[in-house]
Amino acid sequence: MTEVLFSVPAVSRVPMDYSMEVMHSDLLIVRAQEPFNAEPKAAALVEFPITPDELVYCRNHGPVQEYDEDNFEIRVRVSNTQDGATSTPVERTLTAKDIREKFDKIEVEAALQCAGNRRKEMSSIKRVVGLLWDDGVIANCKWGGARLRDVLSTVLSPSTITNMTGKTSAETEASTGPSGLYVRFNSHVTPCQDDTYYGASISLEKALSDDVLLGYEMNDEPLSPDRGGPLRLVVPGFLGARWVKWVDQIEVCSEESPNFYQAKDYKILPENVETREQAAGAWPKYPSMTTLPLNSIVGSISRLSSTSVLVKGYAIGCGSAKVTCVEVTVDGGASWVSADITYNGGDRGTNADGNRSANWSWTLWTARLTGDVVQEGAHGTVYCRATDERGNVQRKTCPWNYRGVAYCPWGFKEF
Ligand SMILES: Nc1nc2c(c(=O)[nH]1)N[C@H]1C(S)=C(S)[C@@H](COP(=O)(O)O)O[C@H]1N2
Ligand SMILES: [Mo]
Repeated sequence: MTEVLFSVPAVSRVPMDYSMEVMHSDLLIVRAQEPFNAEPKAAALVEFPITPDELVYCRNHGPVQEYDEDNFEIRVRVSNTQDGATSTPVERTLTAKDIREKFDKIEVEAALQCAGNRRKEMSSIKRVVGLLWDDGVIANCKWGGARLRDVLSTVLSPSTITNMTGKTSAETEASTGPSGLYVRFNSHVTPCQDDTYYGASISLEKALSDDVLLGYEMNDEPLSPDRGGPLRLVVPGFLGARWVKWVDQIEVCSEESPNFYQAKDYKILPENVETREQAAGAWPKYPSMTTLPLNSIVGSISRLSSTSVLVKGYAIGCGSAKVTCVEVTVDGGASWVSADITYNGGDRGTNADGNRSANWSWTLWTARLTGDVVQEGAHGTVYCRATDERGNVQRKTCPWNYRGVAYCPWGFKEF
C-alpha cells in the first residue's frame, strides 16, 4: 500500500508554555507540577466503583489547555482503500462538534490505567527511569463517544471494515494484527517533553473493534481539559498511553507510529537492559505494549474491632479478561481467604450483533479478617492476589524492567 503520511516535523524539543494551564483537582498527590502529573490515594479510589473526575489521575507530557469544541478540528486520513481499489489518499476534516453530532453515541465502562502504575514499588528492587507512581494511576469510568469504526468508515472501504471486524481477543490485543495495518493517533495541539507532538498507534483490528471510541464524554459530562477534551481516544483494555488526549489527527497506515511514546517508550525491555545506552539499542527490538497484566493491590485496611480488620482493594484483568477471584493472606501465602467481590463492572448489555460486549471494568473487593493474627497491637502484612476467567493467577513477584512498567506482584499493605 502506498504511504502518503501526514508530514511530521523533525524531532526537536519545543519550549513549553504553561501560561494557559488549567486548574487541576486538589484531591491528588502531585508527582510533578510542569507537566502536571498527579494521582489519588488508592484508599480513596477503592471507595468508588466509578471514579469521579476529581480522583482520576493526571498523566501529562506537556501543558494542559482548554479547547473549544466548535473550532477543534480532527483530520482523518487513509493512504488508499487497502483493497487496492484506489491509490488516492482519502482525507476528511471534522470538528469535535461533528464527531458528537454526526455519529451514534456509544457508552463503554472501562478502566484507564497508566503502564507506570506501582513503579515506585518496582524501584525498590533497582532504580527505574520514570515518575515514581504509587498504585493510584488507574481510574474506572464511563466513557461516551463516537465508535472509532464509524468515524473510520468515512475514509475506509466497506469491504475493509467487514474484513477486519469481529476478530478474536488474541487478534485485537497483539501489537500487530493479521492485516499488518495500524491506526495512528496524534495530538499536535500541545507540545511534549520528548517529541514535537504526542502520538500512538494500535492495530487496525483493535481500532475497528466494538468498544474503541473517539470519546467526548466521561461519567456523563463533556470531557474536561484534564481528560483530553474535546476529543480523546478510548482504547479499553490497552495501557493509558494509547488513549491520546486532544487528538487532532487519525491516520490508517502500514507502520506503527514513529512517535517517541510509541517507538521508544512503553515497552517491557529485558532485565539486562539497565542503562540509557543499552536501551537505545533495544527499543526497536521489542514490541510496543498493548494490554497491561493481571493485577491487584490493597487500597486500605481499617479496624472494625479489636480482633477484626476490613481490607479493601482493586483488581484488574489483562485486556478483556475478567477477574473472577481475589484472595488475601496474612501468613505470607501459606493460607488464603477469599475476598468478596463488591463490584465487577456495570450492566454491559449487548452489541448490535447480539453479543454481550466485553468487560473492561476493574473489580473492587473487600475481605474481613479476624482472629489473633489481626488483633489490636499485632503487626503484619496483608497480601492479595487475583485470578482471572482464563485461570491465570497473579504471581508473588514480577521482574524489574528499565522503564518500570507493568509491575504486578501480589499487592500488599502493612498493618
Ligand atoms: N496528548 C496526550 N495524550 C496522552 C498523554 C499525553 O501526555 N499527551 N499521556 C498518555 C498517558 S501516558 C496516559 S497514562 C493517559 C492519562 O490520561 P489522564 O491524564 O486522563 O489520566 O493519557 C495518555 N494520553
Ligand atoms: Mo501512562
